[in-house]
Amino acid sequence: MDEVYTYSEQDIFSKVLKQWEQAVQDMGHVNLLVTGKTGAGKSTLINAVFRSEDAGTGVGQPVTKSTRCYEDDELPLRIYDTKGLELSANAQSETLCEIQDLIQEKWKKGNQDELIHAIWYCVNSGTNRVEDTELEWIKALCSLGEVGVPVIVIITQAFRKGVANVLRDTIEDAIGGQSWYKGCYVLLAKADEEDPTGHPAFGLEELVKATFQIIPDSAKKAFVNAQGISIDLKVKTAQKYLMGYIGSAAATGASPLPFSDAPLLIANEIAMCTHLTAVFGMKLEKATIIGIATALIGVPAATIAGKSIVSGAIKLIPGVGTVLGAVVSGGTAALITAALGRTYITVLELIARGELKQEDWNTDAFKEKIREMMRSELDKNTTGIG
Ligand SMILES: Nc1nc2c(ncn2[C@@H]2O[C@H](COP(=O)(O)OP(=O)(O)O)[C@@H](O)[C@H]2O)c(=O)[nH]1
Ligand SMILES: [Mg+2]
Repeated sequence: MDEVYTYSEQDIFSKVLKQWEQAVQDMGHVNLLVTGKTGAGKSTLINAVFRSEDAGTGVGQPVTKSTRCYEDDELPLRIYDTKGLELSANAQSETLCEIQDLIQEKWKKGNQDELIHAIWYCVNSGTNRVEDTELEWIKALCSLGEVGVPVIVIITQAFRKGVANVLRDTIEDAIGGQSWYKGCYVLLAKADEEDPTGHPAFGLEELVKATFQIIPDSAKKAFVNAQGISIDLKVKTAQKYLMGYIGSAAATGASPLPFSDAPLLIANEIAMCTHLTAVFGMKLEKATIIGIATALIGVPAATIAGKSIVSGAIKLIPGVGTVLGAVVSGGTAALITAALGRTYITVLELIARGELKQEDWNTDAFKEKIREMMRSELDKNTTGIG
């Protein structure tokens, strides 16, 4: 008889938690410098884009005379906020020098996690025009040479789109050719409180997707995690990481995996699920972990037998159900991993969209729905790679 590997609820929980901490640590930070005159709408924008209401607020750490850095315990994000652009020309150029020095100093350190990854320069469209001095300023930021940072110009508070579009054209004309200039986006971060239907928020998703494109790869996962605007971006990024896990499941099982080695496969899948959760930026509560795990595996919450995960899944694969007790081939391991990963991403997506609540985890209807999803993924009988 095969040996039975048994994970208790507590085992699973502490394993997941440890891997979760590791995944969060590996993720590092995304660091954005958000600049523009006071009142431009920087704070409003930051609050609208990121998952925490406190992102970019609070006291912050002074970094230079005009710059503060805001970190949030909940997010893999650092916001650098500048002051003084609305002041005299002298104060402005001083601030510009400070920003340049800051970028350079981070660059010299050579630590990817500490670099400024992008600049958002905010211009309030309510001002109707950009002054020449401000244009010069933006131009200077966009032409920093080798040690520069990609810059996105944002026309904020676009209650009147026509005016905002004219501003964007002005900026395009003046700055379009600069090497670090990565485009100009018009948006309204928050609906007009007095006329929310007449002036709904718009443009945030475009900004988030554009920012994702211009930041270095090392900061992308943290950015996807920290932002709360584009669920689509979370799903796509998670799908990309899933491919790596499918590949390694195939490799683990390639020298055909004796059935009793199922825990190896399970370790890979637990790592995968925590990694995917980290991409989404979801908080992992014990109830959530146990709820999802038991729903996916379809066994009582009290004990989760390592074998039952694999045997449960194998039985669902058409034509493979009969090889039970033999080996799990690389192909089968990859199929299971792919189906599990895709199902899990769908669950995360439902949670992120608010269509699934924590109260639902333990209902039979939910578990049946998850199993149905898993079955239909397995029916596709494809890993989606190679
Ligand atoms: N309705 C609405 N108000 C905004 C928006 N952006 C800024 N504001 C308002 O403009 C003022 C200044 O915004 P704030 O974010 O504090 O600007 P900051 O100085 O650049 O951080 C505040 O009263 C905001 O409520 C927006 O997108 N929608
Ligand atoms: Mg502010």
